[in-house]
Amino acid sequence: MSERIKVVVTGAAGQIAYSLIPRLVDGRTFGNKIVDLCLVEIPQVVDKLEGLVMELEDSYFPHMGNVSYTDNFDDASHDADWFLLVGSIPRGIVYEGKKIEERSDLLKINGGIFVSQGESIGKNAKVNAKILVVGNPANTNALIGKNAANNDKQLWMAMTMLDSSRAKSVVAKKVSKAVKDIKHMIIWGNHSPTMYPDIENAFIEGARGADVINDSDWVENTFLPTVQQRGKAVIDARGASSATSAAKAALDTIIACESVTEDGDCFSAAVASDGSYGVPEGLICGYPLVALEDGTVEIKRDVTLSEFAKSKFQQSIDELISEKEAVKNLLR
Ligand code: NAX
Repeated sequence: MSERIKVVVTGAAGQIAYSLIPRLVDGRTFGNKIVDLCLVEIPQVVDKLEGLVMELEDSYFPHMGNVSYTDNFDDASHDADWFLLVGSIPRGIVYEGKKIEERSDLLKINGGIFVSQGESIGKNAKVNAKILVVGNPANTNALIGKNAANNDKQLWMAMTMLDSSRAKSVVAKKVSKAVKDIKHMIIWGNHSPTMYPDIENAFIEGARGADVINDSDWVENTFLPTVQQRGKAVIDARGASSATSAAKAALDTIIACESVTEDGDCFSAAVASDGSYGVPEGLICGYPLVALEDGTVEIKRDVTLSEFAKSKFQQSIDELISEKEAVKNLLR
C-alpha cells in the first residue's frame, strides 16, 4: 500500500492556492504517496472551498486521498506532515476600518495569525513536520510561527525559491543558456527587496558565476534590481501579484526537501539561523540548503562571500533584525 501524507494549505481560496493545490496531488510533487489535503480559509470565504473540492474530485487525480476544508486551523493541524502557509492579509486592503499600507502594520496583523497557527503546529502536527511560509512578510511570519510552535524538530521555512528561480531566469537570458544550466542560486537574507541573489556563487554550466559574468555594472544595476523588484513588475504588468510562479516555487521547495540534494548543488529557502555566516541566531534568513538522505535539511556552510556580497547581505540581515524588533511582543 502507498504511504500517505497529510498536507495543510492555508489561503486555500486565494490565487496562489488555485494553482498550487491541484499539483500537490498530481503524483509528481510527492511521488507515489497518497496525499490527504486539508484546506483552510477564514470564515468569510471558507464555503467557497466547496467549489474547489468539486473541481479536485472532477480532475481524476489517482494520488489524491481525503480532501477536507475548514476555518479551524487547530483542527486541521492534527498529524499533518506538511504545511503550506499561504494565507495572509495583503497590503492595501482595509482591515478593521484601516487601510493597511505600512509594512509594520502588515507585520503586526499577520504576526498575530502566525502565533496561533504556530502553537497548533507545535502541539498537534507530526514531530518532523515541515512548514513553508509563503504569506508575506514571510521570514518574520515564520519567525513568529516557529517561536510559538516551540518544537525544534519541526522545520520552519520561508519561501525564497521564487526569487531563486527568477534569478536563474535573468542569468540564463544574459548568457543565452537554458534555465536548467544555472544551478546553486542562493538567495541570502529576507524575502523582500533587500534580498541578495548571489550570482557570484551560482554555477553556469558548472562554472562559477563570478568567472563567467565579468560585468559588475550589469550585476549591480540590472541583475540585482530586476530580481529584487520582480514581484512589483509582475503586479504592474498583470494587475495582480505573482501566482502561478509562486505556486511552482512552493512545489519546487517541497520537491527539494523530499529528495536528496545533488552533490555540490543547493536550494534556496529561509530557515532559522544557527549563527552560520554571522547571522544572529534564530532569525529566519535566506540560506543555501541541502536535503540529506535521512530527510533532514541543513544549511550549506562552505560558501565564500565576497566583500560586495557581504555588504549586500548585511543590509538584508539588518532589515530582518528590525522586523524582529517590530514584532517582539509576539515572541515568547
Ligand atoms: P490572495 O489574497 O489571493 O489569497 C490569500 C488568501 O488567504 C485569501 O483567500 C484569504 O482569505 C486567506 N487568508 C487570510 N488570512 C488567513 C488565515 N488566517 N487563515 C487562512 N487563510 C487566510 O493572495 P495570494 O496571491 O494567494 O498570495 C498569498 C500570499 O503570498 C500573500 O501574502 C503574498 O504577499 C504572498 N506571496 C509570497 C511570495 C513569496 O515568494 N514568498 C510570492 C508571491 C506572493 O506575493
